[in-house]
Amino acid sequence: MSIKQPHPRQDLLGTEGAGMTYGGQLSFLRRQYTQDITGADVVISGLPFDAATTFRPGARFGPQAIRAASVQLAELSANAFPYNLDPFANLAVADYGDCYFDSGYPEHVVEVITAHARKLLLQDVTMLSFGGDHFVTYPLLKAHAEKYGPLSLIHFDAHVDTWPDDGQRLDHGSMFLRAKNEGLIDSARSIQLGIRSFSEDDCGFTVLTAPWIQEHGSAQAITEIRRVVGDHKAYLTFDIDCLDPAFAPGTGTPVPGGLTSSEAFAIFRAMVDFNIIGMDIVEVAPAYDHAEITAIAAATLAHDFICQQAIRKTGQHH
Ligand SMILES: [Mn+2]
Repeated sequence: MSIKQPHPRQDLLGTEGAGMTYGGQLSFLRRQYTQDITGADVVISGLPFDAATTFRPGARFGPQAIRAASVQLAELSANAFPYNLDPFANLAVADYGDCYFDSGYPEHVVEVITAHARKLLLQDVTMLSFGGDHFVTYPLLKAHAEKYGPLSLIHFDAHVDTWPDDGQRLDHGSMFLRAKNEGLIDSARSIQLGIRSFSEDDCGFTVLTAPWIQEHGSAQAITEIRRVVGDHKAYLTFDIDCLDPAFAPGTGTPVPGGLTSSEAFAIFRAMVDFNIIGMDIVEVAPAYDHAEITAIAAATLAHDFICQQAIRKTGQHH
């Protein structure tokens, strides 16, 4: 009888040693927890900040919940669906842990997260980040735009998040107007998907509402994303409340009438040949979740992103 001794993981490559799905170390997909990211292609980190929430707080527990939900996906990675590959055969992935900030100084959060992201990006890794409320995407965009220049934003959400902003607010509903005003994103090459809210001004974004996607289908949505974003460098931000509350109840500001997980995956999985330079998944709030529905959806999206990065690395998409 051979006994699998999974821990601790010693290598950034490989799928061996996933361990029990119901116990053990809860790093994302059982990747090595390490802050030594030499040689890593993708670095996961959590941003457990939710003080910019307007309704129900709790997304600070999102990174933990996504990691815990990912564990049962870890052993499926050796033959990942629907890509039919082992992403860890050639993609080195580390879990850096969470960005630390002092909860007593919420006003420092932009500075702290930007510095965290800068430090990782300096090592030429791709960041896969877990919020936290959606405000964390603003400092992430700051650091990414410093490195890559103005980015296309591919934004999955129920909310436009371009409501009036004075440049100072800690508000998870206005930071994309700020990002646009500061030149971090090029709204003419950016697209919002699954939206169920209005703003006075679309700020130059192409907006595909959830009803539009439900009427026209995922294939036409992809055609639109391709038309707007093209091969421009793009940052992908996925607010889990883009999904209907039936598919993602565990979130702070749920809005009925959203995408099914099937619709969202059909769109997301068609973007393998896009030039995506970073991704975050935000607004998972496990206190409102049931049966980990929301956390599993988020973990699956993140797992998909890793598979896509493995394909991009092999296919030299850049
Ligand atoms: Mn939202």
